[in-house]
Amino acid sequence: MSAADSNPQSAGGDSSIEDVDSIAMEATKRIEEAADLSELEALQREFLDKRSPLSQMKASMKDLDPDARKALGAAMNRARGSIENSVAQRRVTLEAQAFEVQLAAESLDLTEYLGRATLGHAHVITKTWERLEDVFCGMGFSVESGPEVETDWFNFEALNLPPSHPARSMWDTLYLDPSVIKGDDGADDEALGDGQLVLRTHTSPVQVRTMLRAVREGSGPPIYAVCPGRVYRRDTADATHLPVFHQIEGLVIDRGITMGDLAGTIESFVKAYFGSSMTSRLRPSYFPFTEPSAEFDISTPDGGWLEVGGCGMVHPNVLRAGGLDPREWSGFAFGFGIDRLAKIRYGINDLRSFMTNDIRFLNQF
Ligand code: FA5
Repeated sequence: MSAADSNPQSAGGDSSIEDVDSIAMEATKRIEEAADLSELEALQREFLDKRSPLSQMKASMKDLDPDARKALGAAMNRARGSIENSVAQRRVTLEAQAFEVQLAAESLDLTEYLGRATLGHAHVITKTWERLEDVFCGMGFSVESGPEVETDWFNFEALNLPPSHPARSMWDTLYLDPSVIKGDDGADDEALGDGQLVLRTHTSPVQVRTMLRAVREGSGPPIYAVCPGRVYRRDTADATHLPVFHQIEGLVIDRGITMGDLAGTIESFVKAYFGSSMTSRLRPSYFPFTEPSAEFDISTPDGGWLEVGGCGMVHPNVLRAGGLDPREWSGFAFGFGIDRLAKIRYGINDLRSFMTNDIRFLNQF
């Protein structure tokens, strides 16, 4: 029975007192079952405000004789007191429950945080890059670097590739608008020169930069240097190609350097990096900046060969561009893809896995 169903309007004598008691009992029961504070507020209004059954019964008391009015009044005060008491008790319980819920919602689970805070590590390409530097440093090479935004002169011309040389099409080049690159203050203009700017298509321009630097600073030749770095080509990404990838360039300039030194250096590197069971071979090829030129391959466990990079004896025109006299100095250069090397070393099927940053892939290295 709800409070509205009770009939306080019929108040009068004992039956009205019974009504009052039954309203109080109903109220107490529903208050004890109130699920939350807002339901409790609603019950408080239903049983205690001016439109409540008790208030309405009180309005009809004026017609009762004094004794009956007194008895009913006392019953109503008791009922009211007991309902107020029930509301107060239930409020204490519900407020405590609400506080617990709020605490749970606002608390920081530090154990969960600690569980996730595992240490990160270097990307597999960075690790490969660093390992390559280590191996070549162990062989007596220094590490050099050059800019990724490069002039046409360093990327092509100084490498025996004048404008309109057909071999330029070996590299699908990304050209830059110099007016966008050069600042208004002209501060960088000198370094960039007047020529066309490109995103370097290979690390070979660092050959000429290294020779010029060595001559300028009086530190060489002899030069035994490697240069790892990022390079860019208009290549569509697929399992064996990326538009942004990494190469490591090697440059040796000394007196009396031969193709035999080149083959021996590559073989030593392959054994140091992949293990003593691996070997290398050179195949005749063509690059405008080396003469003779070769591709170098490494052996695979199934008896096959994998192409790793290009190499050759530094062309006399390149030595001249680097400020060196080809009658006095000779040398060799090589350049290979770091991403493809990591692909071989770790047995990865698709070069694109290096770039998608899937944590399940990266965690393996
Ligand atoms: C060159 O870039 C020459 N500069 C290499 C060189 C240096 C020759 C010194 C002689 C002397 P090539 O375009 O073949 O050559 O690239 C060299 C290596 O880069 C390739 O063997 C391959 O391992 C890697 N490579 C080339 N294109 C991509 C690409 N799109 N994605 C990933 N790796 C690539």
